[in-house]
Amino acid sequence: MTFIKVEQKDFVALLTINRPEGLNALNTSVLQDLSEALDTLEKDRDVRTLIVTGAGDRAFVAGADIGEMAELTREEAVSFACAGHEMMNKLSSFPMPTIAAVNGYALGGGFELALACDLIVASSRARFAFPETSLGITPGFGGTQRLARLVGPMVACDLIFTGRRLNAEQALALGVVTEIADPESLLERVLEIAHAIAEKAPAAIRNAKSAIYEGLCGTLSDGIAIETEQFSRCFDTDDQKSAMRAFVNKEKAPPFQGR
Ligand code: CO8
Repeated sequence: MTFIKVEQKDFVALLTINRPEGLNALNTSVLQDLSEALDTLEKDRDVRTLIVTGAGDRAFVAGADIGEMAELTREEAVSFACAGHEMMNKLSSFPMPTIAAVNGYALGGGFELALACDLIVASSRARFAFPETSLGITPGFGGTQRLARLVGPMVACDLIFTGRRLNAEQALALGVVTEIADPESLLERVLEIAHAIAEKAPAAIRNAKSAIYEGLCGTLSDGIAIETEQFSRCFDTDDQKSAMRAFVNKEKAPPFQGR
């Protein structure tokens, strides 16, 4: 994998998009590398939290590669969009929590990549925008859908129609990011969050993630049924038994084993 770096330690995987000279823009090779990396990480039971970030100190991802898109035909645009969707869908359905550490520009496809993660933590230097309409296109890697679901259609219309840039504070105010960190300590802070999540019972985290997203697709009563299913599944795990028995016996609970 030329454009992706993966590091793993203590149940946390850090995936870095590594094309800093092009501000980590997503071309076909980057999309392919990302897709392969996600396939591998998804099967790895030692990954309890996944962080996604961009190399360098200027950009998370400055969008899909404009040079590669400039002369696409409509049919080729469908293939390019499908490759983008396939990768974004793998990320958004990653079984364990994902955190985007946005260290700079998150524009167009870069904003869409962050929106495919469960949490977004931004450096105070981060900038978010959908510049697509200035390039004669709509967002094409899930942005119209994921942004509207996150912030509602009116804010999504504002950001997509105008292409206006949000700084980290504005993104926080709109609920697009969960937290802002100093640029120098962004990764440290995101690792801290990732490790805090990785210490929890993996099945509880996985089942909660499933319940949240699957539940959003249907009615409230569908969602409650999904929650009941995911909640009850936790009782098949040793981790639930040992944590609750430890509490009842006033003992320190052992670390979760992921079983
Ligand atoms: N695509 C290709 N190359 C890029 C991109 C990009 N999105 N962004 C930056 N680069 C390259 C530049 O061309 C430049 O390369 P080189 O050094 O070879 O000239 C290098 O990165 C550094 O960039 P700049 O010199 O421009 O750096 P500045 O600090 O002057 O500006 C900006 C930084 C503001 C981020 C500027 O680079 C910029 O505006 N980039 C484009 C941002 C953009 O419009 N992104 C959205 C693209 S469209 C999109 O993402 C659609 C997604 C859905 C696609 C669906 C397909 C069907």
